[in-house]
Amino acid sequence: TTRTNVAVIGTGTMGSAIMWRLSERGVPAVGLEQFTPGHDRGSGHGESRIFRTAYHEDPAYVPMLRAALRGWRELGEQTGEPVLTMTGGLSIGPSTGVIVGGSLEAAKVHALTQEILDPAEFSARFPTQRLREGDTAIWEKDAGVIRPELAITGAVRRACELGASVRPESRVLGIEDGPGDTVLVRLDEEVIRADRVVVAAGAWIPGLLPEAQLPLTVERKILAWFPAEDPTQFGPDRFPIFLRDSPEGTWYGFPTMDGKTVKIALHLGGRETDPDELDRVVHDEDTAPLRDLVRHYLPGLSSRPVRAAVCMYTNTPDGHFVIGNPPAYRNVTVVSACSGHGFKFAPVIGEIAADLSCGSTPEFSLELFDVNRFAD
Ligand code: PYC
Repeated sequence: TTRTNVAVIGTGTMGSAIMWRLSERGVPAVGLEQFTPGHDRGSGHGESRIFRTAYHEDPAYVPMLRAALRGWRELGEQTGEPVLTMTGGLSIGPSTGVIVGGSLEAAKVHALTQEILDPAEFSARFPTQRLREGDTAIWEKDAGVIRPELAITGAVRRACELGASVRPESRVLGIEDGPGDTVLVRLDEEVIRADRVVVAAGAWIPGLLPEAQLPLTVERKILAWFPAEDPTQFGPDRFPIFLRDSPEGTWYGFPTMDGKTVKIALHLGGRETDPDELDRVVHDEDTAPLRDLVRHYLPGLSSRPVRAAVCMYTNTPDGHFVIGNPPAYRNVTVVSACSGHGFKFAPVIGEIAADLSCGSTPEFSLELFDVNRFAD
């Protein structure tokens, strides 16, 4: 048996940030990773993630986003890696739709600066986005691109410099109460005895915490990269991150990160999957809806993708995260079932999970993320 203060299960998006934030406080956690940090089998890969602030999902996220923005900058400074590139962001769709309506509401509640662009101004500024008749387009400054692989490996490396350790290829087989107030984490050939366990295992959370009875569903998602005819038109200085509501669905995209291609993806929809049975091959029918979106809305991109990848969302019924201690488990915190929009919060969720592990009260209300909200 190995003894530790905090064991973090999963060193992906949230686990890596939790290890980093704990180690900054002098609590060097042990990270248990079934693959290797920075792997491409879960929800933390694919070159780019969105950062944005006028949060259409709920204005309550905005103070956390301000803290997350500071956190990404700190991680960039501490690792020397370009984890965040600010590009500004566009929210596009019907003014009464979730994305535009919600973003306007968040900006109003928190006095965020936004520009509502009329169609002529929009087309002049963003000629490589085609609006639909009746669409409203909003611009916000505090948005950009996070590089997920750099963020995850950078946070783990920084945590290890500060005393943490990682066990790669260490799949957790079970979590149970141990002697005293401890928790036992069973691996194939070893048991870790911890004062506190944080489960940040994304799509593997339901399998690790069956008694928490969280109603999570895991969805298979497709990312695809389309070549730009003139890549300079799609650089981070010209082509900001965007989210769009269109009749085909809610979708999003990024400026070119490789100087050649642009990644887009659909936010909603996808086959439910078991994370251990995930079909990681991208089929023609998987990219068909994305090819249509490029044809209709993104002039200047070829509609033949040159690269594609599969990842997973771990969804709650209401789309908000889960952060807290499930009553069925002693000294275990679960984080965070991101429902496809959590990556940008990693530094602040790292702080919150570190607070919960160290017995401090987090600075943010966790009401929206209550583990017990599905109990009835
Ligand atoms: O957080 O902006 C986001 C997002 C939308 C879809 C995936 N991530």
